[in-house]
Amino acid sequence: MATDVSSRENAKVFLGFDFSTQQAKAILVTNDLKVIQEIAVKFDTELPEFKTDGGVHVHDDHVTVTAPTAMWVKAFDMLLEKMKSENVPFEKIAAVSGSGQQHGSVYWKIGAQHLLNNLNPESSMHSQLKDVFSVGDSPIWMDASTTQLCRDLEEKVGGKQRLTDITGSCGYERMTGNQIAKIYQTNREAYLNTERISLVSSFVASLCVGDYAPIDESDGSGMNLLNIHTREWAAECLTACAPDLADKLGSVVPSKQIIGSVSPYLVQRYGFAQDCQVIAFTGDNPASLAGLTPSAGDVMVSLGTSDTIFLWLSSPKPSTVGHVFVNPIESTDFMALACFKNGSLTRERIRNECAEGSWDKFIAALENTPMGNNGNIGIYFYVTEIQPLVQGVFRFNSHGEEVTSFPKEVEIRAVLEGQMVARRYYSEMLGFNFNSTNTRVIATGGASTNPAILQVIADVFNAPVYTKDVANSAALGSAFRAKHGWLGPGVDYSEVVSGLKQPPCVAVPSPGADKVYGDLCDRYKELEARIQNRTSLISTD
Ligand code: ADP
Ligand code: XUL
Repeated sequence: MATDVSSRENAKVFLGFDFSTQQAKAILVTNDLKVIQEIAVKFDTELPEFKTDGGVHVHDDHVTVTAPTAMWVKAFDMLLEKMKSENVPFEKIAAVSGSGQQHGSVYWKIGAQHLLNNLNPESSMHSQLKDVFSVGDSPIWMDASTTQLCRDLEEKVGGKQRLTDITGSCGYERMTGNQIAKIYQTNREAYLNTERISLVSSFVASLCVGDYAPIDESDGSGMNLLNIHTREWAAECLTACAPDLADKLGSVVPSKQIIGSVSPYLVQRYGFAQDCQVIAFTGDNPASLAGLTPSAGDVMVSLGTSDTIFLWLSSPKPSTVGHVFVNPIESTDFMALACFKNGSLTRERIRNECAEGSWDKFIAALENTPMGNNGNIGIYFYVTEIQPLVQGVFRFNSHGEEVTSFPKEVEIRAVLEGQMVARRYYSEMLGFNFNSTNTRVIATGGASTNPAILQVIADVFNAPVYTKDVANSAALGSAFRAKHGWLGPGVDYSEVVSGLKQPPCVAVPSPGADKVYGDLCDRYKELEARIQNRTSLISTD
């Protein structure tokens, strides 16, 4: 009998969706979290009728960026049809969760809920829901058209730092509150005709439950509207953006909450089990954090085209650089995110100029130069950096004097040390403590295959570095979260993912690194402030 129960349990599978900018994905995992199926729908090529480029429409003013909401509904239909034709065992799915590109918003017309509640399984969702949106083009994270509204919001709540202290971020153009304010101001009729506003994540969750799904606390933190400490809507931010917003947003729930069962539509049309649970959907970055299976206190460094750091924090210090979100795994904790534009492309440029375009020669140069680069520091912002908002290349010798060039090997170490010291500096600014003995760095992305780069990271962060493949981390994280939520309260995420292969440790700090980079960090701070304080920036590049 016991074997029967356990084999029935083992037969269960978990489904994770991810609706990102360019495509929608679904990943199915077994009870022990092995991937059994991956299905994707690419917006530009598989839904050409919506005429998107990279999944979006950039408007004539170049700053307004939207995506057709109906395209996402059709992509959801297509994903399910593809899953059906690939014989996905819908009846074995115990729970579903998902993620969406952060900040994007969906506007449901008055009366839409009734349609959503009463979908007819004989026809597609798209054919039934195509007219239920009061705003047909959803503003998304790439939109940069709301600068003045951001400044207005900051002013109305008592300044940039105050908005940051409440919501975890200062006013950002893409944050949903500012996008909603724009719709209220420029398209009043549509706003008044809206009964519910969803994020992309809670919108797809709504398609799963056949009803309005609540926004989760983690993705809700990307709106400039949620108080990340009380985890409730911040009334003063809501009022500052638009009237009656609390009603239109509905409730906010912990990210691992079960929000209902799949809709009768999904049961009848695809054969989902009636008791298949839906766990709150979240943002793609929070879901990626879950996909990297971190523990409390980890720092994740993604070294792709740009560099992004994700921090698991217990006591954040919300700063006007970066963002603090409620943690998607442990709702009493937080995650911080900061993105740096000068990442791999900057490293590549120095590789081309100083190492004949060879990563091997780049590695050799790093191995031939000492930690701390004999006091030479370089700051390379070929494109305007996000923090600090500065463009230019700046080199300083051990006396703090600005110089116009470095020998090639020094330049190679300088670019990497300058970048990683900056990553550490901003992590600390957001509340991360590198002195904790259990800090782990999880490195991902293209440059994480380079052992010499990983060694510099271990030394600068004074922590062991582990590497992890991130392909599909948001959809995978969603499938893992589905299982976590399904197991109910009291089960630690680490228990859920404990059976997965642990990432390998690829670098440990060298003796003495702590002191060298502690000092370098202090000097970096001073030099960066010096650069920022200049009235006119003179690039030495
Ligand atoms: P994205 O997901 O942003 O497209 P990837 O994570 O695929 O980016 O990373 C691409 C970057 O990885 C390239 O720009 C390249 O500079 C960098 N990269 C690839 N191999 C190496 C290497 N051996 N050493 C350092 N950087 C590398
Ligand atoms: C994060 C952000 C993007 C989107 C799209 O703040 O704007 O990463 O989530 O993926």
